[in-house]
Amino acid sequence: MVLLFATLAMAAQTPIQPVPSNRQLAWQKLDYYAFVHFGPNTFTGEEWGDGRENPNIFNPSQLDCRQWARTFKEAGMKMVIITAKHHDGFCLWPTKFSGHSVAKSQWRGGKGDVLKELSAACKAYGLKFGVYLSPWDRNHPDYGTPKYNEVFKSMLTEVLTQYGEVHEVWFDGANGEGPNGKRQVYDWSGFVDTVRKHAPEAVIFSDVGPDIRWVGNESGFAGETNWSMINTDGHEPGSDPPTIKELNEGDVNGDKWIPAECDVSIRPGWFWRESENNKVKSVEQLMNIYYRSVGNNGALLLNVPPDNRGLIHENDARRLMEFKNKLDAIFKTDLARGLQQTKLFGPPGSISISFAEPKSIGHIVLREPIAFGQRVKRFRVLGKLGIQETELAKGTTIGNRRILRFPQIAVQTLTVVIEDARAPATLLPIEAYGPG
Ligand code: FUL
Repeated sequence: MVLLFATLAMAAQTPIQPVPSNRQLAWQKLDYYAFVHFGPNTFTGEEWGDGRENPNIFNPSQLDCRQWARTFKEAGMKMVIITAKHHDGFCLWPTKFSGHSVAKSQWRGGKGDVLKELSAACKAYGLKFGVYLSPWDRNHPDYGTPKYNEVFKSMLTEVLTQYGEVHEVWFDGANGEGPNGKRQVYDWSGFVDTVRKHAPEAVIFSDVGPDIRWVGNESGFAGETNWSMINTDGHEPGSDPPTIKELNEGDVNGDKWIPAECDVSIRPGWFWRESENNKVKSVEQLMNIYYRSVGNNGALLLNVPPDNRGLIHENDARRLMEFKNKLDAIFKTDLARGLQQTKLFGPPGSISISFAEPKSIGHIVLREPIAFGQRVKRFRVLGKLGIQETELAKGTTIGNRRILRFPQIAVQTLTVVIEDARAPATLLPIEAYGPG
């Protein structure tokens, strides 16, 4: 028995492929961060500008990226990803490689640079900085020709070399027609090489990674079963992605570590518009999204679009704080902290923790040490008070983080059972929290 335990313990701490890279491990700690859709659409009310917008319409009257960064920091977010260029092709920095940018706008006499201001604000507030750069460009005259791939790589190089460290590069798979009616054949491997060369710390997002994957919907929901592995061979972002189910749930037999990022907007649209000022998602909706993204082994990329003044609107800022307060109220005090937790190795295997006196709980957080690979396939959580034992939760995958919520119950002992796993598995210390 002792020997068996030792063998299991050793196996549980021996990596099983695929495992995350160091840049992925750093990203796995971010959990919750901001998406910022900002550009001509903020002023026209469009979701997809057609690229013929007059650059002068981009004219935020009070742009204050420090207000964005302060708001996001206070909200508990750890990174900001901005649409440096959306499908309309308008660049929020004065690029040398397109005639459609802030340099052509009346805003600040053509001397403005949103990326410069935002990257400085992120630095000041201790937030990581990321960029969304749409390969689809409805303005650029070279779009649809091989030359455009060089243009895009040059734009990437500008963005990755002029604004300090970039921690995520977001590639949208959308690939429509350009101004000349042509579609682009994207040089994806060239784009990835450019990012690796200039921003080796950045994770790259797309339908197929290579570092993090789209979750298959824009509602912020990862699958209840959610493997951080997936097979991407033969697939391309946009034109030929894996199936929605694979994106949402990953693949237990996937040969690459490409965890899911859940993107969703705090408003109905991705861009700000006046008519949606009273349609900001409720705290209940945001909590549900949080449980189904961060709580289902994903990361939450929440879009909070600045308004046409260039500020995060009061309603969004207030809602972010209400959401943060709710999260803090639930997750601030880990009732299991400091309690003795013997190591659990399975399957099958179980671990129990006992409180000194009965505790009223409503949440359990389980985590695998993912540096060794994701393993657990099926588990149960039991609570005991006196002789009364109750099943509190059960599930399939755990991964980086699984948040389980259940009706409030008083328990003295908690037991987690690993029933099935890809390989001998273990967990990080179990966390227990009160009801929400
Ligand atoms: C999509 C885009 O087409 C939307 O406009 C938005 O940027 C969203 C995050 O990605 O593919």
